[in-house]
Amino acid sequence: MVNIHWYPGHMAKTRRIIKENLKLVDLVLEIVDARAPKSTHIPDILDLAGSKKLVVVLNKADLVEDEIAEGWIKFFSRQGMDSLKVDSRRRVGFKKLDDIVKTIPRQTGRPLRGIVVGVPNVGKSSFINQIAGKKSAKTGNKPGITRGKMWLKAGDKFELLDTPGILWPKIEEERVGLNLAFLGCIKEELLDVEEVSLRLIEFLLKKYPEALSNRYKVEPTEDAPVMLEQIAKNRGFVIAGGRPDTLRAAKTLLKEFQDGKLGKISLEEPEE
Ligand SMILES: Nc1nc2c(ncn2[C@@H]2O[C@H](COP(=O)(O)OP(=O)(O)OP(=O)(O)O)[C@@H](O)[C@H]2O)c(=O)[nH]1
Ligand SMILES: [Mg+2]
Repeated sequence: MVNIHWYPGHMAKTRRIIKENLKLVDLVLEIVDARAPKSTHIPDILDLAGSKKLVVVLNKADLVEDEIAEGWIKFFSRQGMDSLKVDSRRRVGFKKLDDIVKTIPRQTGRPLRGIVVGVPNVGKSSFINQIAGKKSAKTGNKPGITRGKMWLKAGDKFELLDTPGILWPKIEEERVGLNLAFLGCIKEELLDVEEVSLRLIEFLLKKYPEALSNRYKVEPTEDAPVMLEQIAKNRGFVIAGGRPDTLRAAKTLLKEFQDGKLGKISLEEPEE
Protein backbone atom coordinates (compact mmCIF):
# COMPACT_ATOMS: atom_id res chain seq x y z
CA MET A 1 0.00 0.00 0.00
CA VAL A 2 2.86 2.41 0.61
CA ASN A 3 3.71 2.17 -3.02
CA ILE A 4 6.36 4.77 -3.53
CA HIS A 5 8.44 5.94 -6.41
CA TRP A 6 11.71 7.40 -5.24
CA TYR A 7 13.93 9.91 -6.90
CA PRO A 8 16.82 7.50 -7.38
CA GLY A 9 19.08 10.23 -8.79
CA HIS A 10 18.80 12.30 -5.63
CA MET A 11 19.32 9.31 -3.32
CA ALA A 12 22.29 8.09 -5.34
CA LYS A 13 23.82 11.56 -5.09
CA THR A 14 23.63 11.55 -1.29
CA ARG A 15 25.15 8.08 -1.09
CA ARG A 16 27.97 9.38 -3.29
CA ILE A 17 28.48 12.36 -0.96
CA ILE A 18 28.75 9.97 1.99
CA LYS A 19 31.21 7.68 0.22
CA GLU A 20 33.37 10.54 -1.05
CA ASN A 21 33.58 12.22 2.34
CA LEU A 22 34.04 9.13 4.45
CA LYS A 23 37.82 9.28 4.13
CA LEU A 24 37.80 12.77 5.65
CA VAL A 25 35.91 11.85 8.82
CA ASP A 26 36.60 10.10 12.12
CA LEU A 27 33.08 8.95 12.81
CA VAL A 28 29.65 8.45 11.31
CA LEU A 29 26.65 9.68 13.29
CA GLU A 30 23.47 7.98 12.20
CA ILE A 31 20.38 9.85 13.36
CA VAL A 32 17.26 7.72 13.84
CA ASP A 33 13.81 8.63 15.15
CA ALA A 34 13.45 7.28 18.70
CA ARG A 35 9.79 6.48 17.96
CA ALA A 36 10.89 3.83 15.45
CA PRO A 37 14.66 3.32 15.60
CA LYS A 38 14.60 0.12 13.55
CA SER A 39 12.38 1.38 10.76
CA THR A 40 14.40 4.59 10.49
CA HIS A 41 17.79 2.80 10.66
CA ILE A 42 19.50 2.67 7.25
CA PRO A 43 19.67 -1.08 6.47
CA ASP A 44 23.18 -1.02 4.98
CA ILE A 45 24.61 1.62 7.34
CA LEU A 46 27.44 -0.65 8.50
CA ASP A 47 28.56 -1.14 4.89
CA LEU A 48 28.20 2.55 4.25
CA ALA A 49 30.26 3.47 7.33
CA GLY A 50 33.01 1.02 6.35
CA SER A 51 35.84 1.07 8.86
CA LYS A 52 34.68 4.30 10.52
CA LYS A 53 33.15 4.28 13.97
CA LEU A 54 29.35 4.38 13.90
CA VAL A 55 27.31 6.08 16.60
CA VAL A 56 23.52 5.74 16.52
CA VAL A 57 21.69 8.82 17.80
CA LEU A 58 18.10 8.24 18.95
CA ASN A 59 16.73 11.69 18.25
CA LYS A 60 13.30 13.05 19.28
CA ALA A 61 13.71 11.05 22.50
CA ASP A 62 11.36 13.58 24.10
CA LEU A 63 8.57 11.88 22.14
CA VAL A 64 8.97 8.37 23.60
CA GLU A 65 8.75 6.77 27.02
CA ASP A 66 12.14 6.79 28.79
CA GLU A 67 12.19 3.02 29.42
CA ILE A 68 11.68 2.32 25.75
CA ALA A 69 14.51 4.63 24.70
CA GLU A 70 16.76 2.92 27.27
CA GLY A 71 15.72 -0.46 25.84
CA TRP A 72 16.83 0.69 22.40
CA ILE A 73 20.22 1.80 23.70
CA LYS A 74 20.71 -1.73 25.08
CA PHE A 75 19.45 -3.18 21.79
CA PHE A 76 22.06 -1.29 19.76
CA SER A 77 24.74 -2.06 22.31
CA ARG A 78 24.04 -5.80 21.89
CA GLN A 79 24.72 -5.26 18.17
CA GLY A 80 28.05 -3.68 19.02
CA MET A 81 26.99 -0.08 18.34
CA ASP A 82 27.30 2.94 20.60
CA SER A 83 24.08 4.85 20.88
CA LEU A 84 22.60 7.75 22.82
CA LYS A 85 19.23 9.43 23.16
CA VAL A 86 18.81 13.14 22.60
CA ASP A 87 16.21 15.85 22.21
CA SER A 88 17.61 18.18 19.57
CA ARG A 89 14.84 20.67 20.07
CA ARG A 90 15.77 21.35 23.66
CA ARG A 91 19.40 20.22 23.76
CA VAL A 92 18.96 17.27 26.11
CA GLY A 93 21.35 14.28 26.24
CA PHE A 94 24.37 15.81 24.51
CA LYS A 95 26.74 15.19 27.40
CA LYS A 96 26.98 11.50 26.51
CA LEU A 97 28.12 12.44 23.03
CA ASP A 98 31.12 14.23 24.55
CA ASP A 99 31.98 11.04 26.45
CA ILE A 100 31.76 8.89 23.33
CA VAL A 101 33.67 11.39 21.21
CA LYS A 102 36.53 11.51 23.73
CA THR A 103 37.27 7.84 23.06
CA ILE A 104 37.66 8.28 19.30
CA PRO A 105 41.19 8.56 17.92
CA ARG A 106 41.74 11.54 15.68
CA GLN A 107 44.53 13.04 13.64
CA THR A 108 46.39 15.72 15.54
CA GLY A 109 46.26 19.27 14.28
CA ARG A 110 42.66 19.26 13.17
CA PRO A 111 39.21 19.07 14.75
CA LEU A 112 37.37 15.77 15.04
CA ARG A 113 35.20 15.29 11.99
CA GLY A 114 31.88 13.51 11.76
CA ILE A 115 29.40 12.91 8.99
CA VAL A 116 25.73 13.00 9.95
CA VAL A 117 23.47 10.66 8.01
CA GLY A 118 19.93 9.33 8.28
CA VAL A 119 16.56 9.06 6.61
CA PRO A 120 14.70 12.30 5.80
CA ASN A 121 13.20 14.40 8.61
CA VAL A 122 14.71 12.56 11.59
CA GLY A 123 16.42 15.74 12.82
CA LYS A 124 19.94 15.60 11.35
CA SER A 125 20.18 19.36 10.87
CA SER A 126 18.56 20.12 14.25
CA PHE A 127 21.08 17.82 15.94
CA ILE A 128 23.99 19.58 14.23
CA ASN A 129 22.62 23.00 15.16
CA GLN A 130 22.60 21.98 18.83
CA ILE A 131 26.24 20.98 18.65
CA ALA A 132 27.22 24.01 16.62
CA GLY A 133 25.37 26.10 19.20
CA LYS A 134 23.57 28.13 16.59
CA LYS A 135 21.10 27.85 13.77
CA SER A 136 23.56 27.04 11.03
CA ALA A 137 21.77 24.31 9.14
CA LYS A 138 18.30 24.74 7.72
CA THR A 139 15.59 22.63 9.41
CA GLY A 140 11.88 22.04 8.84
CA ASN A 141 9.12 19.59 9.62
CA LYS A 142 8.98 17.89 6.25
CA PRO A 143 11.42 15.65 4.39
CA GLY A 144 13.93 17.01 1.88
CA ILE A 145 14.93 20.21 3.68
CA THR A 146 18.69 19.69 3.36
CA ARG A 147 19.59 19.59 -0.32
CA GLY A 148 23.34 19.20 -0.51
CA LYS A 149 26.27 18.58 1.77
CA MET A 150 27.31 21.24 4.23
CA TRP A 151 30.26 21.37 6.65
CA LEU A 152 29.51 23.02 9.97
CA LYS A 153 31.95 24.04 12.66
CA ALA A 154 30.91 23.05 16.14
CA GLY A 155 33.25 25.00 18.40
CA ASP A 156 36.90 24.54 17.48
CA LYS A 157 36.99 20.84 18.36
CA PHE A 158 34.31 19.39 16.14
CA GLU A 159 33.32 19.64 12.49
CA LEU A 160 30.18 18.01 11.19
CA LEU A 161 29.01 17.34 7.67
CA ASP A 162 25.24 17.62 7.21
CA THR A 163 23.75 15.50 4.42
CA PRO A 164 20.31 15.18 2.82
CA GLY A 165 18.14 12.32 4.03
CA ILE A 166 18.43 9.00 2.26
CA LEU A 167 15.99 6.16 1.70
CA TRP A 168 16.47 2.87 -0.04
CA PRO A 169 14.94 1.95 -3.40
CA LYS A 170 12.53 -0.71 -2.21
CA ILE A 171 10.98 -0.98 1.22
CA GLU A 172 10.29 -4.66 1.67
CA GLU A 173 8.30 -4.65 4.88
CA GLU A 174 4.98 -2.88 4.95
CA ARG A 175 5.35 -2.01 8.63
CA VAL A 176 8.64 -0.22 7.92
CA GLY A 177 7.08 1.73 5.04
CA LEU A 178 4.15 2.75 7.23
CA ASN A 179 6.38 3.85 10.10
CA LEU A 180 8.46 5.96 7.71
CA ALA A 181 5.23 7.47 6.36
CA PHE A 182 3.84 8.14 9.88
CA LEU A 183 7.07 9.90 10.87
CA GLY A 184 7.16 12.21 7.87
CA CYS A 185 10.23 10.60 6.28
CA ILE A 186 8.44 10.22 2.96
CA LYS A 187 7.19 13.17 0.95
CA GLU A 188 3.44 13.61 1.37
CA GLU A 189 2.95 13.87 -2.41
CA LEU A 190 4.14 10.27 -2.73
CA LEU A 191 1.59 8.90 -0.28
CA ASP A 192 -2.08 8.14 -0.07
CA VAL A 193 -2.37 10.43 2.93
CA GLU A 194 -5.85 9.29 3.96
CA GLU A 195 -4.89 5.63 3.82
CA VAL A 196 -1.72 6.29 5.85
CA SER A 197 -3.69 8.23 8.46
CA LEU A 198 -6.23 5.40 8.77
CA ARG A 199 -3.39 2.98 9.44
CA LEU A 200 -2.00 5.35 12.07
CA ILE A 201 -5.45 5.56 13.70
CA GLU A 202 -5.64 1.74 13.75
CA PHE A 203 -2.27 1.58 15.46
CA LEU A 204 -3.19 4.27 17.99
CA LEU A 205 -6.54 2.66 18.76
CA LYS A 206 -4.72 -0.53 19.60
CA LYS A 207 -1.77 0.88 21.56
CA TYR A 208 -2.56 4.46 22.61
CA PRO A 209 -6.35 5.00 22.40
CA GLU A 210 -6.26 7.82 24.95
CA ALA A 211 -3.87 9.80 22.73
CA LEU A 212 -6.65 10.16 20.15
CA SER A 213 -9.50 10.77 22.57
CA ASN A 214 -7.54 13.36 24.55
CA ARG A 215 -6.40 15.39 21.58
CA TYR A 216 -9.51 15.27 19.43
CA LYS A 217 -12.25 14.73 22.03
CA VAL A 218 -13.50 11.70 20.16
CA GLU A 219 -14.90 8.45 21.47
CA PRO A 220 -12.56 5.55 20.63
CA THR A 221 -14.40 3.16 18.31
CA GLU A 222 -13.09 0.14 16.45
CA ASP A 223 -13.63 1.87 13.17
CA ALA A 224 -10.76 4.01 11.85
CA PRO A 225 -12.76 5.76 9.05
CA VAL A 226 -15.38 6.79 11.63
CA MET A 227 -12.61 8.16 13.86
CA LEU A 228 -11.18 10.18 10.97
CA GLU A 229 -14.60 11.70 10.31
CA GLN A 230 -14.93 12.53 13.99
CA ILE A 231 -11.54 14.26 13.91
CA ALA A 232 -12.70 16.31 10.90
CA LYS A 233 -15.89 17.29 12.76
CA ASN A 234 -13.99 18.14 15.93
CA ARG A 235 -11.81 20.54 13.93
CA GLY A 236 -14.69 21.92 11.88
CA PHE A 237 -13.22 20.63 8.59
CA VAL A 238 -16.10 20.43 6.11
CA ILE A 239 -16.36 20.31 2.35
CA ALA A 240 -19.19 21.34 0.05
CA GLY A 241 -22.43 19.66 1.06
CA GLY A 242 -21.42 19.71 4.72
CA ARG A 243 -19.51 16.43 4.57
CA PRO A 244 -16.43 16.04 6.79
CA ASP A 245 -13.17 16.91 5.03
CA THR A 246 -11.34 13.69 5.84
CA LEU A 247 -8.30 14.53 3.70
CA ARG A 248 -7.67 17.68 5.72
CA ALA A 249 -8.23 15.71 8.92
CA ALA A 250 -5.75 13.07 7.72
CA LYS A 251 -3.07 15.69 6.97
CA THR A 252 -3.67 17.35 10.32
CA LEU A 253 -3.44 14.10 12.26
CA LEU A 254 -0.17 13.11 10.58
CA LYS A 255 1.40 16.54 11.09
CA GLU A 256 0.33 16.66 14.73
CA PHE A 257 1.57 13.14 15.37
CA GLN A 258 4.92 14.00 13.75
CA ASP A 259 5.23 17.14 15.87
CA GLY A 260 4.60 15.13 19.05
CA LYS A 261 1.27 16.80 19.81
CA LEU A 262 -0.34 13.44 20.63
CA GLY A 263 2.13 12.77 23.42
CA LYS A 264 4.84 10.16 23.86
CA ILE A 265 4.28 7.34 21.38
CA SER A 266 6.56 4.46 20.33
CA LEU A 267 5.82 2.83 17.01
CA GLU A 268 8.05 -0.15 17.77
CA GLU A 269 9.69 -1.70 20.79
CA PRO A 270 13.14 -3.26 21.09
CA GLU A 271 11.87 -6.80 21.84
CA GLU A 272 9.81 -6.99 18.68
N1 LIG B 1 10.25 16.95 19.31
C1 LIG B 1 11.40 17.00 18.64
N2 LIG B 1 11.42 17.49 17.38
C2 LIG B 1 12.59 17.51 16.72
C3 LIG B 1 13.79 17.04 17.31
N3 LIG B 1 14.79 17.19 16.39
C4 LIG B 1 14.24 17.74 15.30
N4 LIG B 1 12.91 17.94 15.47
C5 LIG B 1 11.96 18.49 14.48
O1 LIG B 1 11.94 17.57 13.38
C6 LIG B 1 11.78 18.28 12.15
C7 LIG B 1 12.88 17.86 11.18
O2 LIG B 1 14.12 18.37 11.61
P1 LIG B 1 15.37 18.59 10.63
O3 LIG B 1 16.54 18.89 11.51
O4 LIG B 1 15.05 19.53 9.53
O5 LIG B 1 15.51 17.11 10.04
P2 LIG B 1 16.55 16.56 8.92
O6 LIG B 1 16.85 15.15 9.28
O7 LIG B 1 17.69 17.48 8.78
O8 LIG B 1 15.62 16.58 7.62
P3 LIG B 1 16.05 16.55 6.04
O9 LIG B 1 17.16 17.51 5.84
O10 LIG B 1 14.78 16.98 5.38
O11 LIG B 1 16.40 15.14 5.74
C8 LIG B 1 11.78 19.76 12.52
O12 LIG B 1 10.43 20.18 12.60
C9 LIG B 1 12.45 19.80 13.88
O13 LIG B 1 12.03 20.89 14.67
C10 LIG B 1 13.74 16.50 18.64
O14 LIG B 1 14.72 16.03 19.23
N5 LIG B 1 12.51 16.51 19.24
MG1 LIG C 1 18.40 18.44 7.16
